[in-house]
Amino acid sequence: MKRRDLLKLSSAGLAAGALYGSGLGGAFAQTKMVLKATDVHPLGYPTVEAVQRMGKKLEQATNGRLSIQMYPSMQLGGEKEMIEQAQVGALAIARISVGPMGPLVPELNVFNMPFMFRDTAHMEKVIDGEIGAEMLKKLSDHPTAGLIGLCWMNAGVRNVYNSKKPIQTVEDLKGLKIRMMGNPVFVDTMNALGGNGVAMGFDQLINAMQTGVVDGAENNEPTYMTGQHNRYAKYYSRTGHLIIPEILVFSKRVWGQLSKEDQELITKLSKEAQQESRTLWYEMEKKSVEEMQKAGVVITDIPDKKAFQAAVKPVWDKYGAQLSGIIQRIQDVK
Ligand code: GTR
Repeated sequence: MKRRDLLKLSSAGLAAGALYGSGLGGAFAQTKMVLKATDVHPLGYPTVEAVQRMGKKLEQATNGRLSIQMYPSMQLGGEKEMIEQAQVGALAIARISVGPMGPLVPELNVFNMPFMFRDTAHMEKVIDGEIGAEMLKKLSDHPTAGLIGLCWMNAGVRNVYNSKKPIQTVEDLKGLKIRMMGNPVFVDTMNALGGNGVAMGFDQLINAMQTGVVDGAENNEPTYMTGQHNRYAKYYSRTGHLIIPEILVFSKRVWGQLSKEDQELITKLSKEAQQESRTLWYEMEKKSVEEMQKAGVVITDIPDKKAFQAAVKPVWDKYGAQLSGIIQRIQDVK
């Protein structure tokens, strides 16, 4: 079945598609429910695996009353569609990047600022700590977002890749059309770096690279390799301009149909998934770099990123002011 048809099917199914069962409200607490989950990545990808493991634990803890059915590989559309489906209750769980969440909950955009984190260890400390908990709550309490923020997951470091040449300096980005996630912060970031940022969904990227609509994109090594982006853009340069965590969100509509105990159980298991996905992440990252080397990808290191950091100052001027309090707190996390 084509993705579009699946999408139609799932939208038509609404809540019935998000959880199979019978009865309403509190009655659900006693009824068998299959929570529909989705991810843009394929089976075996750390985030997919972590959510599936969470599903198995949920099934065990509830004697099969609650379980998770995973739809990987963009079967239900790109992240924009995933967010929309979770909002209307057509699916229960969506694993997405914080990238496309910025336009929905502006506070989350702090994680989308270029060179926000010193390194991945800094990012992990922030999401594991007080700020991470606060940001999840900000999403859950948001009056119109319609989503519960369950937990964070690792997504490495985003680097630019393209079909034309290795990037060593900011000047090398000039004239390159680079796909960015759908959020003005990212298009502004690429433009500030001298490239041409083109916003589009992850689900459109392969086609755009094949047809030359873009010269490349930017992402972590596991996404680059599982998505086979190396076939279209063999120059992978470690610009390291973004370190964005993933977020696991739950449909508020579906959440409201769960008992308090079930909500607590899912919350607890999601915290375990946050840590489990981290171990899976580092294994996958290592494996992906090995695969890149074998596949003949031209990997370019950029040890000194000062010029890149200086170039994105306009982005900080534009978005930083309204986020200044939280930026300071993140920088203070040592
Ligand atoms: C990946 C991330 C996805 C998606 C994708 C993108 O790193 O795991 O959720 O956001 O990037 O670039 O759209």
